[in-house]
Amino acid sequence: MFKKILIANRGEIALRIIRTCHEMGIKTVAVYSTADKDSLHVKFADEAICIGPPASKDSYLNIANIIAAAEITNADAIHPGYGFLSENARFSEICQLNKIKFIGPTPEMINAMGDKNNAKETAKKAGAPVIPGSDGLLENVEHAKSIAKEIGYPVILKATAGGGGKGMRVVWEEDQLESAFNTATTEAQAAFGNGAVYMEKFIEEPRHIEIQVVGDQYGKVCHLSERDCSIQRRHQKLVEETPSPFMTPELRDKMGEAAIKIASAINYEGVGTIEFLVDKHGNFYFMEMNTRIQVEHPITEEVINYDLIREQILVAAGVPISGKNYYPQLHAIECRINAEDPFNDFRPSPGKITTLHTPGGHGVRVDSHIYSGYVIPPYYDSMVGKLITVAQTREEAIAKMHRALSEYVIEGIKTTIPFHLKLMENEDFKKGNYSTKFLEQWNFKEA
Ligand code: MV4
Repeated sequence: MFKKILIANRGEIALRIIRTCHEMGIKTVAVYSTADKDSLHVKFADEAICIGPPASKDSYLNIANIIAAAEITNADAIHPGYGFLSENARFSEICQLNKIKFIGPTPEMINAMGDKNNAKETAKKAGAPVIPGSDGLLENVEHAKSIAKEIGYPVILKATAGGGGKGMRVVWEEDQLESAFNTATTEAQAAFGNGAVYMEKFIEEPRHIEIQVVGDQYGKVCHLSERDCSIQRRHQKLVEETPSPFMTPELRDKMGEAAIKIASAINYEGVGTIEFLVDKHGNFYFMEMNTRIQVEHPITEEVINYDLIREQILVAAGVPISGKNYYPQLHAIECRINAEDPFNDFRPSPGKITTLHTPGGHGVRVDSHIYSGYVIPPYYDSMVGKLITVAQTREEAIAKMHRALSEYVIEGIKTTIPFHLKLMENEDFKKGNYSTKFLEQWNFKEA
């Protein structure tokens, strides 16, 4: 087992990883930018090393400085958390070259899923359902037009180097295709240095349901059931829950099996997430694979009683997984608490937290790095915490969430708490009647 793990991240996830390490008797090294010197992850780790100035590219993305910090402190593994270097194949490779275990997949596995068209071909070959489309990259506008005619409008253009909504264009009729093709290609080239795009049939009002998987170093892959992440705003998730209100045991088995096939096809090692789009008839299609721990992992942990960070560390150390799938025994919901003003287009609201009261009680979990007097720096993600509730039923989990949100006091900055309170009162949400279009259509300020 590892003796010392360096955490190449900040905020709540750095704290989350430090907690599990300490439970496992593993020493921890925090790295931090000068903007984060008063952060909790710095205070709670056994050692802390400053890796640069505030800008992410000079600190949390600075591979040379992070490797140097690991060398100086004698860390034998690095946990990348989410974001930053977590899906950077070069970083995984450089860790390998320096004999430091990267707690995550190999560079080959990251690359296999980083290119979206490639990932789709891998999924298709593995026998998982994919969305009908161009079966490869688009050569030119004529090619795009002929495919669109075949599969029928509406269609969607996606950048192969993209993901998370960047370089995407929905096209409703042939007249719009040429300009959409050109803007998607240009946008993708500018954003990713790779202008290649592919085409799919556009699925209207889908749900975003993802399957958590875990694979060990011996080729075994299991699934840990689903998370419904359909409550998103501009490709930013705000609320996640498990089980999905839309799920049935039959659909879960089918999606779980498809996810296992995809991860097995690349001999996946570590925890990962297979994202699917699910239409209103229950047809599901592979969308992307995330090769990292995700923000919303705690809801899975709560309903199957399983520490995913511990599992990541065990798998990285070469311990085999149990070999069985896990099914939700309870219902869990997560609300992302962001330092944003929901009444003002979710504008970031960094600054000093003057008063803090955190909710508690049965079935309430708070994963957060904030404290009274903490100053939220403006340089990073605006998420300041995650509020998770767990109960026997969905109805109780929602009631508990409403109660916990009502107790949460964060003064000095604006947060998304008032938004979540209204969502927990929304009749469609309470009925489980929502898709990825829900937030576009819901005027919460009038609610
Ligand atoms: C789609 C789609 C409909 N049809 N693909 C958005 C992010 C990127 N990962 C893929 N996305 C979508 N792909 C087809 N063929 C709709 C979306 C989409 C979406 C997906 C998941 C969650 C929220 C979304 C919001 C808008 C569009």
